[in-house]
Amino acid sequence: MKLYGFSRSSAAFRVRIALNLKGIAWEHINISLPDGDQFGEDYAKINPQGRVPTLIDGDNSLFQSMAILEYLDETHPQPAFMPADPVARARVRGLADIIACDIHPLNNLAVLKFLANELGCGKDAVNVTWYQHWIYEGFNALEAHLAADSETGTFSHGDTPGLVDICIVPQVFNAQRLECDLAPYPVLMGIFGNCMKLDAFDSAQPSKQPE
Ligand SMILES: N[C@@H](CCC(=O)N[C@@H](CS)C(=O)NCC(=O)O)C(=O)O
Repeated sequence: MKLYGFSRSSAAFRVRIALNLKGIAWEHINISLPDGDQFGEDYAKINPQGRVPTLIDGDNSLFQSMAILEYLDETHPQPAFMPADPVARARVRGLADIIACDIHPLNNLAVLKFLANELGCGKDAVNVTWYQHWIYEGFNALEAHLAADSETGTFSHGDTPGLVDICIVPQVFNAQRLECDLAPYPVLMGIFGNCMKLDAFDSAQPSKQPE
């Protein structure tokens, strides 16, 4: 498979982890977000939204990281990213959506640029006040769920890594890069540490990508 992505893109990072967990060989195609490659004519034909990741599997071009994760889980069922039980599946989707719907979109590059350029917000207002606020809001909720639920194990749901962990790790990398205080999240950070012991997560991290 071919993955159009960028090292620091957390949505592409999710897909790198997923491909590694499934044991699928993949080739990295760099779309440099700081250089604006996502807006180039060639990439617009591949992903008209101008976002990464895009995954190419044969003749199929797949977009949106959460849809790609589901596709990989459906086409390569082992190891499973989701539990079988409907209530458990809803829990896993709910936890993943705290990150994928309620943190990540608010801190995407396009939003940060809009705040700075169109709304005239200063660097600290964008990178500290805004960015950290949405991470703390989401992480507060995640920590409360993970600490309270008996389903939480070595990983977010039981003792095998899955959908929630695939979302947590890139989001923690972003939080660390933007110097968030992660001390109030011991359960979340414990799970992060357990994930990072696995090569599938470790080798997907930004500093280990070719560019
Ligand atoms: N919901 C999308 C988000 C994709 C997304 O926003 N990707 C970011 C990088 S993490 C991006 O390409 N940003 C480019 C830009 O904002 O110009 C997904 O999960 O795939």
